[in-house]
Amino acid sequence: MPAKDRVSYFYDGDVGSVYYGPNHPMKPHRLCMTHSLVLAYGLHNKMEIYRPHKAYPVELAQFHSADYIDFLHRITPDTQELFSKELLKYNMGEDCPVFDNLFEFCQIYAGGTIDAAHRLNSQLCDIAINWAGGLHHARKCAASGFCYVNDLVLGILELLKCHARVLYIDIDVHHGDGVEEAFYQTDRVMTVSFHKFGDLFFPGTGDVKDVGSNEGKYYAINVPLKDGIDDTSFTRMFKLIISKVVEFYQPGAIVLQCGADSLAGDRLGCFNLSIEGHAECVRFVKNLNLPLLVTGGGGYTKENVARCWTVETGALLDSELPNEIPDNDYINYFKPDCKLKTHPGSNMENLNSKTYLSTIKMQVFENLRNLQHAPGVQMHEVPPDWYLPDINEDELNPDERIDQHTQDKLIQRDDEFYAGDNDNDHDMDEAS
Ligand code: V1D
Ligand code: CA
Repeated sequence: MPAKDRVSYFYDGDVGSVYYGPNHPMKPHRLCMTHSLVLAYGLHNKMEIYRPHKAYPVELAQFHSADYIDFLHRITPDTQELFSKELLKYNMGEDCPVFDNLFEFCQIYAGGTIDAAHRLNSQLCDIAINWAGGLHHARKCAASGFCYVNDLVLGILELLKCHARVLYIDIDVHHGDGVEEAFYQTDRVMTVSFHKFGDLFFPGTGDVKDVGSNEGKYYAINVPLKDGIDDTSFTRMFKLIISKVVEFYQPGAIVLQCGADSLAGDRLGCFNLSIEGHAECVRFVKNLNLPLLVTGGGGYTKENVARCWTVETGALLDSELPNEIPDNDYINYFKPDCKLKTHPGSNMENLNSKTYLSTIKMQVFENLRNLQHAPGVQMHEVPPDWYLPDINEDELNPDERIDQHTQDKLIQRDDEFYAGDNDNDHDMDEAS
């Protein structure tokens, strides 16, 4: 029997009290509901729970422009009328409103994903979960689609300090445009997004023909889908595509964005997935046995989001959960049935015909064939800023101290790629 994965879980109760405003579909309260359900099922006994640090402005500026971060830091609901020019410039408004504690909210959800990446890099866990993260639309200099800072990009940048190649997978119903854009021109991150495409569905990008550019050509994969996709079609496409991607790309770590707006009955989504179908994708990625960072994302029918991310926390811990929801602070939301698993209605038509899905799959595979098989891929030199904790070791909790052996491992690459470090170079050394 294989050893269980070591799972680290990041949560700060303060994110759940943030309010985007009346009529706004994004309800961070769903994070409190998820956490309450995770505790009610006793999953906290099977993993390590951490309160994330609040990411410093300088950490957020690893991806975002300093002026944008400074703006997010300064703006408040009371002062926003003085900043109409900046609000326009940074795309703040109906989708991305200014609300109380906005900056602290960003610091917490980004801090969680950065901490998760650190813990994976330090090999202190195999899987790290931050359900508050996954805000995949945020851009370098602007907010977009309910997202202000892009924690996923920040987490991936951290993982790139220890891994030559990172795979990003996105099962939110919306296109993972912010993450794709950040890494569109590099071969060090492969992005794969499954999403609804067409009918002006937000954000409108993510055509199968968009494959990356320059060094990043063929390292962006888009799987555009139509309304009503069901478990059978989705999980089949997901498994076929992700297996081929992993075979070709051989990533050192995976980031999985688990937006729950791809579930049936979502207030904004239009897919027809059950929680079991969604979780099947998570299980499949877990079984690839690579360091795995899991985040949340969209999800607008709160009780289903909480159910879904609880089932997925269980799946990542190899725990089957009883279908009867135990008593918890939010039990009224799960009434009348109080069941964990949902069953999508059968009256939704699946507009993804077999022929359509097969055409998309063929186009994706054709793009993958354009990649050289990973050992042949010429990688650029990895920047020399290997992650070593920038802290005084004596101040650490003994459980968190990093021994020399671990430190030595940290500065080794996860694979064979050093620019100029191949057999040919070795031959040349001997010849000279
Ligand atoms: F219905 C609303 C009510 C109030 C405020 C906003 C909305 C709303 C619904 N859908 N906004 C949207 C999408 N925006 C537009 C705009 C029209 N404009 C020209 C653009 O269609 C944004 C949907 C964002 C989805 C976010 C996400 O689920 O992908 C997510 N992932 O991680 C976090 C969020
Ligand atoms: Ca997606």
